[in-house]
Amino acid sequence: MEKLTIAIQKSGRLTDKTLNILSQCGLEFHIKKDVLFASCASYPAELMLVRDDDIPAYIANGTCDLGFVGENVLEEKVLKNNNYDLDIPIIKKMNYGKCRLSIAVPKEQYFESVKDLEGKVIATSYPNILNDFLKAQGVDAKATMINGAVEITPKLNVADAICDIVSTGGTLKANGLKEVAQIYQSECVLVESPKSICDEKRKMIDQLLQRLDGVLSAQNTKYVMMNASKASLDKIKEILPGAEEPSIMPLAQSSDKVAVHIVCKEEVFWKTIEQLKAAGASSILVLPIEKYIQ
Ligand code: PRT
Ligand code: ZN
Repeated sequence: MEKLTIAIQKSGRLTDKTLNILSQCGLEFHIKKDVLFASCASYPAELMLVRDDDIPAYIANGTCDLGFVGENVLEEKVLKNNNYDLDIPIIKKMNYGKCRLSIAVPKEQYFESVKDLEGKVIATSYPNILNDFLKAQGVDAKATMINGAVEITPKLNVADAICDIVSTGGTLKANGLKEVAQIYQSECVLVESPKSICDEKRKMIDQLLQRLDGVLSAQNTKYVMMNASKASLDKIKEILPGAEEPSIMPLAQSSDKVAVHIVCKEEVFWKTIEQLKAAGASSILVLPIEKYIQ
């Protein structure tokens, strides 16, 4: 029987979230310390645990069928290998691992536009994405490759500016830098090998994609239950974000009040619940949805 080989980051920011989402899809892996492969008892799949930077190459040459990787890493490798036509299709955006690739300069440095980077040295682990951006902007600056701790290079006089991943902005601030241009938005993506995949594996990938859809679309979806007067139903639908047509059920002891059950496709905040109460709803319950298949 065929097995899907799925590459994930061995140890890093994407590891736990990816394992968690695979588990929600019914794929539980037994991961032993310091081993490259992990088997799955509940699905014909095996995990390959590698550095994120190696995932695009393994996907490109068909060592793995699927891979979870940051778009920033994928884009950098695709641009680097442009001559070799590295074409790796993204089959799902995963909605986690969100970050941006930004240019930052020392906070006291004058900066009005990217033209001010002309002739400057910019330290980065993403020289291809950076050069692509500089070229599009018509700016002649030198991207210098640094593998780690890019943010300290201006202090060390190794570079005038940096181009690095930013999430909260805390690291830039702690190093006396200001973000001056966002050049690339990224999140974790699921990629598929461009090498031909047999029918059996194709079916498994389609099934996994359907399960991922079910898990991802449930993420912000809430099941809201309340009691309300029939007269307030329109108002309630207005208040609830992204609500579907509600199910209305009579209450045993009341002719005016009904039980309302609604699936909401957006986060339900305290403010929303307070508005529902003000509209006459009572006994309001907000429940998470584990899987949502339309
Ligand atoms: O060992 P391996 O090569 O597999 O791991 P790695 O060290 O290259 O990657 P890792 O685990 O740090 O990140 C994996 C992926 O997570 C990245 O390729 C991004 O797609 C994504 N990601 C999301 C981030 C961040 N957020 C992030 N904040 N990757 C790195 N950072 C770092 C950034 O480099 C900087 O040092 O966090 C710092 C900035 O964070 P803030 O919150 O202070 O702005
Ligand atoms: Zn890496």
